[in-house]
Amino acid sequence: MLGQLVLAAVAANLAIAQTYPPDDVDILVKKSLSKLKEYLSKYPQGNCTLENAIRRKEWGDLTKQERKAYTDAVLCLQSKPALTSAEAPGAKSRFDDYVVVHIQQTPRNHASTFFLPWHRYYIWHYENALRTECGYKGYQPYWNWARYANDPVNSPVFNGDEYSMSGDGSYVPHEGITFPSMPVESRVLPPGGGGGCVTTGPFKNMTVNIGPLLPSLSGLPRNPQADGLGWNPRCLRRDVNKHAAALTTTNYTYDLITNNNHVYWFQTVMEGQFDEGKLGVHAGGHYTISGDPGGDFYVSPGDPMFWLHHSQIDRLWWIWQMQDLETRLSQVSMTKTMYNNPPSENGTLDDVSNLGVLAGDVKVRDLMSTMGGMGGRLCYIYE
Ligand SMILES: *[C@@H]1O[C@H](CO)[C@@H](O)[C@H](O)[C@H]1NC(C)=O
Ligand SMILES: *[C@@H]1O[C@H](CO)[C@@H](O)[C@H](O)[C@H]1NC(C)=O
Ligand SMILES: *[C@@H]1O[C@H](CO)[C@@H](O)[C@H](O)[C@H]1NC(C)=O
Ligand SMILES: *[C@@H]1O[C@H](CO)[C@@H](O)[C@H](O)[C@H]1NC(C)=O
Ligand SMILES: [Cu+2]
Repeated sequence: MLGQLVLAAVAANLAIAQTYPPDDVDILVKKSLSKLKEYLSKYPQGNCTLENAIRRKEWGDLTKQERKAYTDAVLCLQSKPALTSAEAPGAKSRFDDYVVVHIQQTPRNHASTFFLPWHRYYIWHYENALRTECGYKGYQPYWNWARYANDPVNSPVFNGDEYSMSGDGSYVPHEGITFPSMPVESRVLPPGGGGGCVTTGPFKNMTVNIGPLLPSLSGLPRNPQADGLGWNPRCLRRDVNKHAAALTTTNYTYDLITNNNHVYWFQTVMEGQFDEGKLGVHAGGHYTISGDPGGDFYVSPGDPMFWLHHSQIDRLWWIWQMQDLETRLSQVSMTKTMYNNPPSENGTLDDVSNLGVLAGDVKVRDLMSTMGGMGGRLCYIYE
């Protein structure tokens, strides 16, 4: 008892940095790297090697200075003039450009062949913009949901201090989120403790310009355009939701990676099996952020947390691929439309993804490997 008190006092006084013991998925990564090494020695990927690959890190493993450098770079992107304002009058910054592209391509890039490869391309391009246009020296961090799932609002991600990604929204009474395609007993995700404007941390002054389009909060101001691309300035809102976070613990991610042998199932379980009452870790992470635009299917990249969330999605694909590189670096599935609606052909490695006016066509084949994809321009691992 006394010992515990003394330890607590010491920890409080010295502000000992929190360290995170590796979870089962982290341990799996360590084991898998030898497979990747072996694969690369058999099939060298140009100038991309494990030694020179970029390392994307978990938010909680960055130093405070590194976290600040990242949020400063995002704020910088939000201060640079948009390239998409001709097609999207609501786009006011380079940050908004990425939201525009996501909105325009949402039905193509979800529950389709392109979900994983397109988001890989999208994140890489954003990371590059932070570096080349905003002087950022680091790389895109990811959010390992499971580390913080028990108490997300008090995590280094959402605690609202100046080294966080900003905190929860202020509390405004609101309803949970209803998923009509789910069985009755699991249809409603209870609300979290926020719902209002974000008032703490680096993004407390942020203006959300575009959307909403398919919001999870009710009562938001309507966008002047039906396509959501008109100007609709409002505050960033969040509803950091521990009920959603509970669906992203390590047993879910570990199970996802180790129990799905075909990318069809990996992606299907990841994106959720709503008719079976399963939200999946992709929606689980999105609705841990919730709010506006974080909880909006189309506009979600307008919350800066989106990028850390989808990097974790990309990381899980990377880990899953490492379990059987010979097969999984060339395995695609599904069709070219969301839930095959309207019906379309199966996607292939020769189909292309682009980022609208921001970047041109890249074959799915070139987005399959983080180690040497796009002629060596993709060269990164997660640690
Ligand atoms: C928010 O805006 C106010 C008023 O413009 C300014 O004083 C403050 O520094 C800004 N805070 C941040 C975190 O940018
Ligand atoms: C993960 O753990 C939770 C809580 O113990 C449990 O409800 C859930 O079914 C588990 N999920 C999987 C995929 O094992
Ligand atoms: C499309 O993929 C499905 C599932 O893998 C397969 O059963 C079907 O034969 C494919 N269709 C065509 C036209 O290749
Ligand atoms: C590998 O070469 C490509 C093309 O020259 C270059 O863009 C990329 O930065 C290089 N990657 C590394 C890790 O050196
Ligand atoms: Cu998305």
